[in-house]
Amino acid sequence: MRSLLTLLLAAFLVPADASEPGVIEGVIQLKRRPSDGPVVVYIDGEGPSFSHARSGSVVQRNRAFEPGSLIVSRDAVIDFPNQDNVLHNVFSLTPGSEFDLAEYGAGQTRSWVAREAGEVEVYCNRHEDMAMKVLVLPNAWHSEVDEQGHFRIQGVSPGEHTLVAWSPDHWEQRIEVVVPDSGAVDAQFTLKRRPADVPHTNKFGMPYYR
Ligand SMILES: [Cu+2]
Repeated sequence: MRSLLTLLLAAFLVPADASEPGVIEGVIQLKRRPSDGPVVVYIDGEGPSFSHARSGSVVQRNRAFEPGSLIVSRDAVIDFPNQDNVLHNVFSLTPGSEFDLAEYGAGQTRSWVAREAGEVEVYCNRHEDMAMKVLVLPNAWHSEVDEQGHFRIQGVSPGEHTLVAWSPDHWEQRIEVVVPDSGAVDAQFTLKRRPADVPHTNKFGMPYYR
């Protein structure tokens, strides 16, 4: 009788989430959180597709891109409406994600489809100081980081994965994690600032005319 009671108690003491598929959670430490854009943790490589594409829009206004960073899913459409009264020419030379929307004027919108995962640097061929970043997520396993720096990714398949912490203002950090059959994995990041306004060329790979 006593052993049966012990067995019953043991069954009740098993944590409720022990059978929950892989969870990766933790905290990101960073100096000066980006004012203009989210911080995200994602799993690089293969993973489940987004049920709905995460697309976005980047406005050109007052000779600047708004927002200054954007997170989208792979194969998403990103619109670039021009709300200025001058011509802009949105482009990128990021390897694998090169595009050139050519010049277009007030009230016009052109679009780009993000086919490759990773960070894409976006510039304007007419205005050297216009710059923004797009992070293209490879799969749906991701978590935006809350105000306290917490993140939580659920439903990750067991096995080895590369976990990436990304911020528009910090160097990305990658760590390898092993997700067990059940239970949570703890992951911690400390992100360092990266320089802003890194020099870049125009769409021809040449210096801008000043
Ligand atoms: Cu421009």
